[in-house]
Amino acid sequence: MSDTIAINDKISIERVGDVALIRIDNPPVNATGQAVRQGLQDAITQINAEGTAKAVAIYAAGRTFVAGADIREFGKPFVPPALPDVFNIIEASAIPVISVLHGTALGGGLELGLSTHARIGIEGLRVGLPEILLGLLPGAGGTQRMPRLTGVPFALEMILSGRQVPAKEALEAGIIDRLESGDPREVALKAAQDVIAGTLKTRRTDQIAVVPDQAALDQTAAHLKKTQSHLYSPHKCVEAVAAAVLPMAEGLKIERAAFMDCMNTPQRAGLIHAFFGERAVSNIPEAKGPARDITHVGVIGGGTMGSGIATACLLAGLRVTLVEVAQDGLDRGIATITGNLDGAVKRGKLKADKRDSTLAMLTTSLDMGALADVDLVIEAVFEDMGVKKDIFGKLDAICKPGAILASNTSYLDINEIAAVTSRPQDVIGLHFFSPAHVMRLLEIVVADKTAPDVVASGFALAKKLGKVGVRAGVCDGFIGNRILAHYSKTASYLVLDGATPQQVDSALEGFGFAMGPHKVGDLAGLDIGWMTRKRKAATRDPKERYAGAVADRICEEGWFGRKTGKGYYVYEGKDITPNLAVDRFIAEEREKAGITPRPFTDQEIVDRYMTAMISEAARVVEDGTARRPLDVDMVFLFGYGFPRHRGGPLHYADTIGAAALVARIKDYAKEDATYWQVPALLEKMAANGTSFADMNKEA
Ligand code: TC6
Repeated sequence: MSDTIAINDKISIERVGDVALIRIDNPPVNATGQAVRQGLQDAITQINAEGTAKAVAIYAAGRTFVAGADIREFGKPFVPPALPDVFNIIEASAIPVISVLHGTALGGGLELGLSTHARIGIEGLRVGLPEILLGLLPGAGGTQRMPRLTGVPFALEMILSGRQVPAKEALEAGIIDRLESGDPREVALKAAQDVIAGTLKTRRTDQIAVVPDQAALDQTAAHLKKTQSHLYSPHKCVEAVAAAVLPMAEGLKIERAAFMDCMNTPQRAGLIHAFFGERAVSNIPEAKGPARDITHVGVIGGGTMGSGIATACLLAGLRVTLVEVAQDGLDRGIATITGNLDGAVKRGKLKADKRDSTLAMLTTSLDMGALADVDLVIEAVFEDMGVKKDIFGKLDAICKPGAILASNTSYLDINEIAAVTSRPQDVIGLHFFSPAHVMRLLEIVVADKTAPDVVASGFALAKKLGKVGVRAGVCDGFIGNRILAHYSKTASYLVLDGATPQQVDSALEGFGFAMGPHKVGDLAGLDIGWMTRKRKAATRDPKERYAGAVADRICEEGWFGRKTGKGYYVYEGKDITPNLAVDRFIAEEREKAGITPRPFTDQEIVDRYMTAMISEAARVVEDGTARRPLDVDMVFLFGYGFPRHRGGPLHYADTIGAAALVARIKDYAKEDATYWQVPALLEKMAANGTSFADMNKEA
């Protein structure tokens, strides 16, 4: 006999004999929003007050157990009960409580499990404490209960990496007590009956003593100080885990205080913006329409980019035909793809036993006729409009009707390319970022005549490849490279006016970029920018201050960065030192331009660089090249190494405010009124007191 009562619309209790089953049903991921917290507390309290049940089992409906606290509630006024309090009540229950975890038990979801008296995992389960990825720490007992179950080193690693631990490892580590298969309700009922029968042991986690490990704590703290000094929550995680040796109530107090400290940081807000932005960016009507079937992709060009694109498609299970003009190019392409797949095996992205069958999905040809049957062609040859037009003219004649014709160009006009075909509706820009099988950004560039189902296919492809697809309009450089072209000049101006390349780099690394702009230039190859400057020389605004003087001098020496061993820096083995010759070029260029160098603080360097980035980003939103501010943010997070904890350039802009930015630009414009111009959108926002976040909400 069973009967079910609803505690509220998320939580119900089903009685089966001596067992009480608590069911959580809060789609899509059973997050512990207010109603779930309240419902769980009421259910446990009620079951204990009645005192008839001999065992309680908590399980969840749908595709996953609880994926954590409801992130949408963070930063809003808090409504009790608090998660740690609910879990303390569960742990203190006189009637044994167990939990059955399936899908992903993450964050507050796993912490719910830890507060129960035994945990059963269902095959396929992954558990994790990913709060660190949101700028937080496991604040519902995770930093106290996990070390009690697994020991301090394992708990530290799990909490600081945020990684998802597979079921078998979770069992071995002592996080779960059993691993079973089956439906969560059935497993929950059987396990609760086992508790009553005495065949499943239960125990309170708070009564397990932690094995002290001060050495692990000290080593971790020292390592974090060196590698993550710009982040806040990792250090707080260690502080909280260190408190696990104290009695539970004291440790929980320290954890709570550390959690609230993290909650109040802009880093938390930036990381949560990144989490929701990644999901919202493809949540647009154009991405949701019917898409064309893509199972076979043609890639033209076997260089680094073409090979990376081919690798990404192969890793996603697509058939690929790679076309090159000459055998040596094809051989290089095959070697690169093979190397990429071997790398994917090493990084755990491809199972070793799938490597050969994945490579077998690749065919190659020197004849574009081999592309007659593909569903999508991605052209990835060098950036020359004449060459691209020639290729698209040929594709128009060769490809089957309905095939999508895409260019990977990073700045050229897709409308002009589409115009040479008789089917501009099938033409689109798919701008990958190098290395294309690793970098997650895909700019989906929609031309004037691109058909809606071709746009939807671009988004479907991004999803299939595990990439973040961002819609971009046609312009020179689309979203990312257009903004980059603008703000990268600031780095050059700063150097001409008095900073050193090393100071600019270290100031921006302090802000959170993995590498400063001069190191990035050296890595990407200084010849790329040199070619672009030459290409644009004839159309350059004569009033604009020239930013390329120093870089030109370096390139004239044949120094293109890392690949030639010299650029802004000298590369000898693992040693990187400033290139002293560059100091001479800088001094000479300053003298030529009549500049008296002045000192810059690191803060001023960051302010100028970021203000330039935000200015062009605002223009890109204003003219519709990017649909929303968050689209720009995702381009920079996933394609340009922008520090994730800052949320993206326009999320960061909101932390400064439109009025302050306008004031800054006006101030800078006193030196250079051509480069520093207030974008109309920013001016309007300053006048209305609105933010980029407001625009995201409205869109
Ligand atoms: C925490 O627990 C702190 C505890 C201490 C407190 C004191 N909240 O990713 P998907 C939404 S911190 C609210 O596309 P998947 C998501 O936005 C939290 N919403 O699906 C999306 O909504 P949309 C620690 C959430 O199958 C929908 O659910 N936990 C939450 O690819 C589907 O998500 C985490 O950090 C949430 N917690 O992946 C886990 N989670 O449809 C975060 C998801 O409106 N979540 N949504 O766009 C994940 O990692 C993944 O969502 C997943 C499922 C692995 C659970």
